[in-house]
Amino acid sequence: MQNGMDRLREALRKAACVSVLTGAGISAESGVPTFRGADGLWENYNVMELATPEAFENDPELVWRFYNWRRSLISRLTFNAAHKALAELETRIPRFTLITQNVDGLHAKAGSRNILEIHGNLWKVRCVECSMIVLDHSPDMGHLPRCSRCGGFLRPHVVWFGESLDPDILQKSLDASRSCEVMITIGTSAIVQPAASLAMEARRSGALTAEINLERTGHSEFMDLVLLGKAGETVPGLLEGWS
Ligand code: BJW
Ligand code: ZN
Repeated sequence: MQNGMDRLREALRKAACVSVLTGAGISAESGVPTFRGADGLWENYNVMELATPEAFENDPELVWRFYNWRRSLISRLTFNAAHKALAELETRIPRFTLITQNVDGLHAKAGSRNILEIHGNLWKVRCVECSMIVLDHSPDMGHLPRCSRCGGFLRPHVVWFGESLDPDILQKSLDASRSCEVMITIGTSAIVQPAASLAMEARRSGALTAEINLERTGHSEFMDLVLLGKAGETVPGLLEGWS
C-alpha cells in the first residue's frame, strides 16, 4: 500500500500540468513570520488589522512603519529548501504554475519563473494618485514616501482585505487551477478567499489535490492527500528518486 508521499511523487512524475499554491508557511523556515500563528503580532498590533485600506487611511505612518519593518526583516532573509525544491520541480514538469499568496519575493529569489503573486509584492510600491508602480528594494522607504511623478502618497503594492485581486492574475490562477492534473497547497491556512478556493476549483476539474502543512486545515478533509510536516523537509522529498 502506497503512502501519501509515494502517491504524490508518482502523480507528479506522470503529470504534464501541475499547479502549486503557497502561503506564509513555506517562508516560515526562512524566518518570515506567518499571519495567523503565534508570531502574527507586530508591536502588539494584530497584523490582520494593519493589512487593510482603512488602517492606511487612518494612520498611513503606522502602516508604513509595519511594512518598513517587514522589508528590513525580509531583506536579511533568504529562500529555504522548500522554495528551492519548487524551483527544481518547475524544470521537470512541462506546464508548471506557482501561485503564491506571499509577498516576500523568495520564490523568485530561489529561481522559480512562472509565478503568479496573487497578493502582490512587498518590493513594489504604488502611487495612490497616479497608480504608477515602482520596484524599490530599500529596506526602509521612510515614514511617508511620495511618488516621484506626481507627489502623491505611495502605498505597498499588496492586496489588503476588502480589495480586489488583479483580475488578470486571478484569471490566470483560476485557469492554472482548473487545467492542472495535480494541485498542491503548501503552508497556507486556507482561510483567505479567493486563494482558498483554488484547490477546490482544481478538484472539481478532476485534479489530484494534496496539502502540505504542519497541521490539518479546514481544507484537509476535501484534499486527496494530506502530508503533515515542515515544508522545508516535505517539499524536497517530492524530488527524491527522480533522476
Ligand atoms: C507551515 C509551516 C512550515 C507554518 N511548514 N506549513 C468569502 C467569504 C468571506 C469573506 C470573503 C469572501 N471573499 C472575500 C472575502 C473577504 C476576504 C477574506 O477572505 N476574508 C477571510 C478572513 C474570510 N478576502 C479579501 O478581502 C480578498 N479580496 C477579495 O476577495 O475581493 C473581493 C471581495 C472583497 C470583500 C468582500 C467580498 C469580496 C483580499 C485578500 C487579501 C489578503 N491579504 C493578506 C495581506 C497581503 C499583504 C501583506 O502580506 O502585507 O494576504 S492577509 C494575509 O492572509 C496575507 C496572506 O497571503 C493571506 C493568507 O495567509 P496564509 O498564507 O494562509 O498564512 P497563515 O498565517 O494564515 O497560515 C500559515 C499556514 O502555514 C498555517 O496553516 C501553518 O500551519 C502553516 N505553517 N509553518 C508547513 N514550516
Ligand atoms: Zn503618482
